[in-house]
Amino acid sequence: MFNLSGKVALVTGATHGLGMAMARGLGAAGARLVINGNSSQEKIDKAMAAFQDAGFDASGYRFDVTNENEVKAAIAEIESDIAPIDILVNNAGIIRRVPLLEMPLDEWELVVKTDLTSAFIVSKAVVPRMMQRGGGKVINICSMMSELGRDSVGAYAAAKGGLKMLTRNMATEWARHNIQVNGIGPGYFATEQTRSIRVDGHPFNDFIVGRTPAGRWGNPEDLQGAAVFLASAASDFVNGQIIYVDGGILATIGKPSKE
Ligand code: GCO
Repeated sequence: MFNLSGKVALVTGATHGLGMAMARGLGAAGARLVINGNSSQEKIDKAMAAFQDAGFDASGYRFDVTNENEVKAAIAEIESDIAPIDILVNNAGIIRRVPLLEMPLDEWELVVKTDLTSAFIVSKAVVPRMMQRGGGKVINICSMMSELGRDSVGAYAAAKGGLKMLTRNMATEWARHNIQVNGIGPGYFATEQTRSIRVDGHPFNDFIVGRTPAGRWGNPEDLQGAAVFLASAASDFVNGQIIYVDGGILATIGKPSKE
């Protein structure tokens, strides 16, 4: 039931980081990969080489997930070039660490449209086609910031909290069409996005390691199991759920720093 052979998976923001790791997991389960990126063709080509070196059947498409016209054209191209999309992973996202009162409106709007609105835009282009074919899977990559706030990530947390509720509403409207919509909420992971706050000795690094029951940062590969589960027949009766892959951080208020 975890076999994805014969399925086509589109993962947005998959040229690096958590998106790339989840795509690798889906590929290892048999899915044919369609990788999206928007930074540069060079970055997409580099990612494609890595996927192909790993033996995955992967294709790369550069489009801006916040631009509805680009998304519509890209989805039509993908489904014409490759095949219908069975699994959509809305992973593309950015973060800006700025206290709310210092955050310019345009920066707020960039974070919200990239981390939240993009899932609406890409799903609107993909899901009607899934409905015509009798079903599909949508996985929205939320965050533990869908549940908790923290200084300086207000726009990100608002977007990721909204993505949690969008996931539940998508599930509500589309489950009757055999489309299961769920989310994955990563805790703190060792990626480029967190490099600056993860260096040994950085107060935040020590805080997170102490605050996480597993006592470590997540490795991107730690997300692959949840991604395969939500992309596969194993989750055919799972709707509107967010699976937190967080080392237990959301399960606890933590412990005193000095025991
Ligand atoms: C931060 C981190 C977090 C993580 C992740 C947690 O600045 O607090 O970047 O936002 O990236 O989203 O789930």
